[in-house]
Amino acid sequence: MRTRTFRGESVQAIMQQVRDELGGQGLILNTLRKEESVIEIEVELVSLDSEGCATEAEEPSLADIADLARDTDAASALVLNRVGRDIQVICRRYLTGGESDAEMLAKGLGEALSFDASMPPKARSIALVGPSGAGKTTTIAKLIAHIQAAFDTSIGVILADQSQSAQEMSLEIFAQIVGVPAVSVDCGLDVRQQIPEALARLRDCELVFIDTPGVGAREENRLKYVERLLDGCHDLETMCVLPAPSDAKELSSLAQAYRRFDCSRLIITKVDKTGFLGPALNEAHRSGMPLGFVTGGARVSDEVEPASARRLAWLLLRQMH
Ligand SMILES: Nc1nc2c(ncn2[C@@H]2O[C@H](COP(=O)(O)OP(=O)(O)O)[C@@H](O)[C@H]2O)c(=O)[nH]1
Ligand SMILES: [Mg+2]
Repeated sequence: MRTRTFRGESVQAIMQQVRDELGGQGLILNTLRKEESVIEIEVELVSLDSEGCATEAEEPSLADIADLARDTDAASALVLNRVGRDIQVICRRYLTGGESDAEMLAKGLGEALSFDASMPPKARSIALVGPSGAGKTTTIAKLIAHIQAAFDTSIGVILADQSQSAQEMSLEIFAQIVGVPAVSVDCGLDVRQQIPEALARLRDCELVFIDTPGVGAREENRLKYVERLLDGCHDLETMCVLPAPSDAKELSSLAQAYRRFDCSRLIITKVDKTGFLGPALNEAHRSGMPLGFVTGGARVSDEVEPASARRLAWLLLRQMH
C-alpha cells in the first residue's frame, strides 16, 4: 500500500493539499492531532495502488480452507486448544471422528454463539465501551466510513474521551473530513446531562456514535463515571469492545465489570494481531452477548466486518497455518 502523510494547521488546508497533489484520489487512513495547531492526516494513494501495486490475494473459500485443514486435522486441534470447553462440546457434535471441516466448524460456532450485525441499529445512539487502546475510536471511524458508503444515513459523533494522545486517532478530525458533525462533551460536574445535551445538538442526525473514555475492569471510579455519562441517555445501544489479543482472565473481568452498561453486542478488535481468538469467543459464549463485528487493522480503511460463524471459522482455521 502506498501512503502519504500530510501535515498542516487545519483540516481544510490539508484536504486542499490532498486534492491538489492527488486529485482527490486519497483514501483517509488515519487522523492525528500532533499538537494544538498541527494536524496530521495519512492518506492511501489509491490511484497508484490500482495501477502499480499487487492487490491483496483473495480470501480462500471455506472449501479450500477445509482441504488444507483436513491434512493436519487442524479443526480438531483448534477445537481442543483454542476455544473453551463449552464451545468445544458443541463443536464436537459437528466435528465427529476428528474430521476437520470448516463448514461443520461454522455450524458448531453458529450454535455456540449468537450474532447480530444489523447496521444501522434500532437505537439512534450507539456507545462503544471498552478498555483504553481496545480500538473504540478506530472502530467508530471504520463504521462511519462503511455506513456512509452503504447507506444514506446522517451520522453524528459525540466525543466523550478527552484523554487522547498525539499517537491516537483523532475522531474529531476524521469527522470533520468526512462531513460528520461532532460534539465534544466537557467532563464537567453535571455528567448526566452531557450526552442528552449533545444528542439534542445533533438532533438532525439519524445515528449518533458515542466515543467513551477507556475503562479497565478494576477502575471503579472511571466505570462509575462512564455509567453516569450514559445514564440519562434514551434510545441508546451500548456495544462492548474487547481486543482479541488479551488473556482470558482479563477478558472475563472486563466483561463482568461492563455488565453495568447492559451491552447488547460485542465487538472483537485486533483479530489481525493474534493467533488466539479462543479467549474472546469464550467470553462471547459465557456472557451470551451476540457478536456484532470483528475488526482487523489499525487504519480506517482496514477491516470492520459483520461477525458470522463462517467468518470466525475461517479466521480460526487460518490461524492454524
Ligand atoms: N492491529 C490493529 N490495531 C488496531 C485495531 N483497531 C485499533 N487499532 C490500533 O490500536 C490503537 C488504539 O486504538 P484506539 O481506537 O485509539 O483505541 P481506544 O482507546 O479504544 O479508542 C491504535 O494504535 C489503533 O490504530 C485493529 O483492529 N487491529
Ligand atoms: Mg479512543
